[in-house]
Amino acid sequence: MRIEAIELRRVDIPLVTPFRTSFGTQDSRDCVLVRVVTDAGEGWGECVTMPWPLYSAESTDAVIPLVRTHLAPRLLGVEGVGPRDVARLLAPIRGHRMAKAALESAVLDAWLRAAGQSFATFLGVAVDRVPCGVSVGIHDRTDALVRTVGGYLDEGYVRIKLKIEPGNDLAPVAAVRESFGDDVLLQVDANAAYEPGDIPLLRRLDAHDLLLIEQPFDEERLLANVDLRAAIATPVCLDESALSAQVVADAIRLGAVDIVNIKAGRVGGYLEAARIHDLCVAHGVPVWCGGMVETGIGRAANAVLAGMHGFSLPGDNSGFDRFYATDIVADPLRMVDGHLPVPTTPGMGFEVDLDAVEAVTVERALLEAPSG
Ligand code: OSB
Ligand code: MG
Repeated sequence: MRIEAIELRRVDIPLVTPFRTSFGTQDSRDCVLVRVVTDAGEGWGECVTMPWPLYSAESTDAVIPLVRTHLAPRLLGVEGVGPRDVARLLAPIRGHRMAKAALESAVLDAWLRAAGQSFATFLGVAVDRVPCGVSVGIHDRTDALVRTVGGYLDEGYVRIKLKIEPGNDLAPVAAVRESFGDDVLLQVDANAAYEPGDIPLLRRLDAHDLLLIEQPFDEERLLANVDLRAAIATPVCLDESALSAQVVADAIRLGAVDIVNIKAGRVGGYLEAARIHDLCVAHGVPVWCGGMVETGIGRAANAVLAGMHGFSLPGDNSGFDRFYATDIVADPLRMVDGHLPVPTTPGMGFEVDLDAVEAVTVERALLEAPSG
């Protein structure tokens, strides 16, 4: 394919309730959507940055200038570009994996649509639905948290993930465990809020029979996880630190990880995400599909990724209504019996609702291939 144009749209979509993590509170989804126009048709992707560089170094403000100046010129007008070429063409640019992932995803969408193939077929997904976990933000009051969790369990979510931070950890986890019993699949996510000196505290989480603790330490602190694993029984899962197949391979060799949260945006795209899946399967390391409060674009593709055979734990694959009142795709994914259907339409699994996108667009940029 030849990429003729890349349209970037910054959108701002209100959330049904504010979402608080150890690094900040989100009231709306402020991110950039990508539309690629090729000689074989169009495709859409979503860039999963947060408005501030608090989860990782990337942020929404930086996406449009970065794509305009450094990424798009390496793709526009190049002949014979397929999905597997995008990462190679963008590789000289360091980091910025979320921006790269959005571009690759849009190209993959266009390419699959042109081929009449679903992403599920492309990835070899054999299941028609995936289990739904839900990520629950930090609450000011434990009784309110217990009510929120009870609501999600009533809706049918099969696994609960509680966001934690120092001072909001042992007590809320204990309260949820006591309220809903030992059968509830329960895990916690620290979003890098702890220090190695907190290992004795984290060890007390063992009392609550958690599936895992996600990303206790800073992104760059791999060895602290080796020490934590030696101290606790709860499996240690990496999110922010798991930046690429190479980092995951190194973490496995170091003994720094029990379980990996795979997010296509964080690792530079769905193709790298699939490589991490394959690597972890080869090493017997369980994986699950993470989320970044995606719109219907990323949510559909994540439901496909989570259907790969190695995803043995429920992911943060929630129904669109977990975060949104309405979606920017037609027919957004809804949870049925605690599961999301794996989309099987050509492309990445969604149809963008252009009017809905228009209504939430706050900024636009159109980048075009040099003519001739
Ligand atoms: O750490 O998994 C995380 C949302 C934004 C940024 C980071 C994370 C999250 C979540 C939400 O936990 C996952 C979801 O989309 O359901
Ligand atoms: Mg996380």
